[in-house]
Amino acid sequence: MNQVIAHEVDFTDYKSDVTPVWCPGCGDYAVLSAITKALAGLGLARENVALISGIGCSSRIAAYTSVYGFHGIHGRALPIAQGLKLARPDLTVLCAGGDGDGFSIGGNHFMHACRRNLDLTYIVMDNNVYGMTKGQASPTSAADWTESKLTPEGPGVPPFQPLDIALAAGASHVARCFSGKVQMLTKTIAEAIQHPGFSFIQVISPCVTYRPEMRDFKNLVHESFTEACTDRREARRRLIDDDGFSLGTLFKSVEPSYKPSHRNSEPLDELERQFAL
Ligand SMILES: Cc1ncc(C[n+]2csc(CCOP(=O)(O)OP(=O)(O)O)c2C)c(N)n1
Ligand code: SF4
Repeated sequence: MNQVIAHEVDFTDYKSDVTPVWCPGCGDYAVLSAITKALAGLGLARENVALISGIGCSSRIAAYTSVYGFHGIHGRALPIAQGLKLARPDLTVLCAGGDGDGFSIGGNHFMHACRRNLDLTYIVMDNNVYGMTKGQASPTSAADWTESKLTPEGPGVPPFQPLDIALAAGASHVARCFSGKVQMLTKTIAEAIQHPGFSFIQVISPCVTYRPEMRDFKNLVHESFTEACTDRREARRRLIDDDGFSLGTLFKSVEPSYKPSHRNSEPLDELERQFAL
């Protein structure tokens, strides 16, 4: 964790002066609000925090905060975030994006980031759709979701299970939140930042334009993971009865995160000499 600011800070200090272009009612507004509130609550100095994102409506979030940011490449937010954390372990590194970005094109990086277990926080705004490219099915769309013109009979394959995959792959802190419950989301993000390891938060964040029915998800979510388990097998057992709407922190590992040694780092000219053809 980086140095904290001694005086009280307002969460709006963590917002940039760029006005979001999200559709009115998009769940991502609440995620932005929760991230800035969590950073303010922890009193983290803005210059010691970086938010890395991929590409998609949700990935625009990096531009809307006043911490350091990098609006990266589709599906490649995690490699960039991990590279940054390795080079600058003193920084608090957050990574954010959508379900398409993180589970489709970036799915491979997701699994290996869980396994690598660097100390960073990954927030996926899951709206079960590719919002930015106008409503195609994503890995978390239901098999029988027929509203996309590209898959008029539905994707036909069962949805990706982010929490199961995160647990199986080795993530060290695993939670699910809903954008409509900002207080809970803020608390979860703050805890994830403080957790020393790879923290994954799936945030159900409605796309009101291409998935208008998601507005009703507020009636479906329920706070079921009331206490995080520290036993990975037990956490996986709890997912057997999960309906996809259980909220809370499911798992918190007590194992240490991976801290690579920098003893092999060489000056650049020495590296160039070694790799010269
Ligand atoms: C390499 C590459 N492939 C495809 C695209 C097109 N593309 C941009 S955003 C996106 C999907 C966005 O969906 P998601 O990550 O779920 O974010 P959302 O817009 O729903 O927040 C795609 C396929 C791209 N920009 N780059
Ligand atoms: S298209 Fe969907 S995800 Fe994108 S800004 Fe609009 S509501 Fe949000």
